[in-house]
Amino acid sequence: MEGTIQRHWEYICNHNKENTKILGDENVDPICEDSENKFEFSVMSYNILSQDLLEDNSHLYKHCRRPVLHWSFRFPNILKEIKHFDADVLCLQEVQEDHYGTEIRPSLESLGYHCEYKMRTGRKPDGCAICFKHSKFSLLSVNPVEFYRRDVPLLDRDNVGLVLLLQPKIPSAASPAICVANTHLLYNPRRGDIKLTQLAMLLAEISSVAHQKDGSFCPIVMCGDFNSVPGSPLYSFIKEGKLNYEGLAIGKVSGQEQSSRGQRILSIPIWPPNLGISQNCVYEVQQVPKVEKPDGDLTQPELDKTEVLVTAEKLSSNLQHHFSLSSVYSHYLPDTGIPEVTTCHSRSAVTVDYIFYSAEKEGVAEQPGAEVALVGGLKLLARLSLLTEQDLWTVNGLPNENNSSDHLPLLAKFRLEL
Ligand code: KL2
Repeated sequence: MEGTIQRHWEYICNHNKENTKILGDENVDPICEDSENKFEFSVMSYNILSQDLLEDNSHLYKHCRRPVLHWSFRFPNILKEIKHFDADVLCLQEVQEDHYGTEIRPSLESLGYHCEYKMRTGRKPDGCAICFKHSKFSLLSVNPVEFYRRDVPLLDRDNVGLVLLLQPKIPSAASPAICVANTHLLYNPRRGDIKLTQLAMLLAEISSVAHQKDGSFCPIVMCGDFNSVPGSPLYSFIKEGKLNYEGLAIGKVSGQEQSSRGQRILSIPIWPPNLGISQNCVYEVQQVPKVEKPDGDLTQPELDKTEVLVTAEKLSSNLQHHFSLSSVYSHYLPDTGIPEVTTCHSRSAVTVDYIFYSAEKEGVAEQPGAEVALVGGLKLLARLSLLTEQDLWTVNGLPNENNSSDHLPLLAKFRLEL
């Protein structure tokens, strides 16, 4: 029998974004003031390891005792974990379609979740699911994203994303919607060009979905397995909102591998114009010629994507996006600087899974004495602590007797200030 790993809730008070304090694993948040109009919700991101991928990559799981690798052993553990943490939103990756239909979806529905699923393209048998509690949200829209494009030779991989717009159920107050995105980007460590383009496509869809009438964005939670490590160019792009990729080798984008043998440099631009996504990661609206309707009315055809008009862009090696995203986790233990890991098997132990969110920003008042404006966003209240590689090898790595994926679930609690 293997021991169990201990993870605890870290309660956070980030009055000052640069000075996030961990308050310890108490049950209440002692410093943050309680506010009257609030909506709190929890989010889990979990790559549950599809059985087909486990069997196709069995060399990664040689350290495991055979019985712990069977789906019939793994699924009850995974379900127990999901039930135990009881998150309001689940973003699951590597959800195998047959298991989804027969076991995963029915089980989650019986726990009070509404489930949406996007399978990978090209007859790949797994995909991403977003499930949310009926009691907390109603569904405003479902927006699947396919990263395969037959008209773009670069985009020949079958990864997908899924973006939901959810309406918080609050009895009294009006609330903005919340945009929840989930993805599993391409694994191939050498193909950072594809990974960055897949990310740009997901960001463009999020822009379109989260876009509000006044031009701002509703709060965003972006989860997934990005197959990129903290501090890598892809990760930095998400957090900083900009990336100059001039001279960057395609194998360096995700930081998964150190070597850069015979690697191409990213082309400028990375993806061709016919993808229809700008360097700012929004859908480009083609100037469509006006069409005359039978009644003689000259009108533009309806556009269902975000109507952001992008003027001719210079060819530059700069990518941008318009969100201000923070990571729930900080990826290193505060005292020792030892890296946290979200996945661990015989070939690697790294962080590749994330929960990003649009943090509440305190707008700095222009004039002295003016009110500090709260710009819509989420406040991180708590996260479930992660572990180091060493912690995981004390329980035989992943998957093991109790932890039935080669990833750990990530969990965060948020507050939406109303
Ligand atoms: O790293 V992952 O595991 O996010 O946990 O994402 C991919 C890999 C997943 C979907 O493609 O399958 C795993 N070596 C190691 N892992 C692989 C490989 C490989 N050659 N191919 C796929 N995966």
